[in-house]
Amino acid sequence: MDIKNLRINGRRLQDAMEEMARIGKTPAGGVQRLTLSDEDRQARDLFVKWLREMDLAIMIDEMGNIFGKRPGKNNDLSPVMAGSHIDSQPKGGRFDGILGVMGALEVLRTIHDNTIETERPIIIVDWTNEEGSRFAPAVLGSGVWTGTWEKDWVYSRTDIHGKRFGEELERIGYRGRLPAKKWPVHAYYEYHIEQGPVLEREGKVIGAPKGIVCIHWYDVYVKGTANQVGPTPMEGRNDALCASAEMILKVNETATKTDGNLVATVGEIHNSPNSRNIIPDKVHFTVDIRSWDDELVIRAWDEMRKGFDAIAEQRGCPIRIEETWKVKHTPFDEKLVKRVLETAQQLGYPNRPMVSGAGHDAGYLSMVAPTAMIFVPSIGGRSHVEVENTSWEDCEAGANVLLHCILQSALEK
Ligand code: HGY
Ligand code: MN
Ligand code: MN
Repeated sequence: MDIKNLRINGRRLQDAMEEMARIGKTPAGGVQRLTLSDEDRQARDLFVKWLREMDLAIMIDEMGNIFGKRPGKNNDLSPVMAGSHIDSQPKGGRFDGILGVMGALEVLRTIHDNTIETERPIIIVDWTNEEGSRFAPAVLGSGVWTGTWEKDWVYSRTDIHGKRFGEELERIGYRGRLPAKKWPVHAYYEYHIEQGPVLEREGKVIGAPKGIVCIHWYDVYVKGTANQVGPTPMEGRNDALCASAEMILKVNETATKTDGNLVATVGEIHNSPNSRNIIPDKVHFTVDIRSWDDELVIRAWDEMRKGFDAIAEQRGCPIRIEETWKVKHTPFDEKLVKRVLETAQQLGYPNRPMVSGAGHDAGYLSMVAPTAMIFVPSIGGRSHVEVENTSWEDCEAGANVLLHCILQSALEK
């Protein structure tokens, strides 16, 4: 069969996605598969079972990253890799991350069914803890594998219940022995939903991000003075929650006045003692700042910090700030980005270049290997929500582009 006419099996991709969506299914139709949770383990077990069915060589490293390798004619050549993440947000969607893993699985199934022999080996991957919601920061599995983070530091990260990453990885049985250390990669492709409104608004099916924005994560701890709400006059209170409220509005104001060149969000907040008749004395909130312009992020954070210090001073609520994650904007490989667009064009899918406002494992991979991503539209531009949705037709289209990008790279000598 002429490889050009090869297409993935859309029904089989949909079946795999629907089976995965049953793991951690939430009542409102989303998923909760927090990193290293029992649901994450169940999904991993199913993924490994599917890899076994294709006789792939399976490797699990010290970060729990799962690799499935299909040999090529010449296994001395560096592999083509493709994958994404199985973990989800607390009330996440049925497509974020998992579409990239199932898409790559469907590509390998299609290549397997048609007994296509590629020059290079192909490796499919599930990266541990892309989301960073349970264990911050994000993209830790690919971050260790590409050399950004140290394994032991990651193992020491705790979730809000004090559970440690390394122990949870052991508990679910995915703490492999293979060092989480990069090897040479010929090309890495990550297939993912856009998680924004652009493709749908423009009627495009395929997006090819030129890279991922700069992302900064901070954790802010505000300290006040607790007291009984009744007898304590308003004058002279050190109310940590009121101070935090003003700081959170400062984040929002600073981002809003950049006219769309930067976004900033406070998504998580913990208030203590969180009792209606005690003035709060401890608040912890997170700050997420993103822009393609790294300098703008630095300037915006500087302005936020100055605002926080003034509020802390004025309200007598000292603050402590942790720099949790900083990653510069990461451009993808121009040749591979062009390949994604040309492949989409050849397959008849309307397409456009763009920027990814969401973080992905491809961000760290692009620091060590030629990397590109393939986006498909998010209905209503929604993601990280239970209503997250993408049409099966678009899922199939994206997987076809992934198939032909992988084949082009894997047939290169
Ligand atoms: O934060 C992000 O953009 C990704 O979902 N980790
Ligand atoms: Mn994702
Ligand atoms: Mn996500």
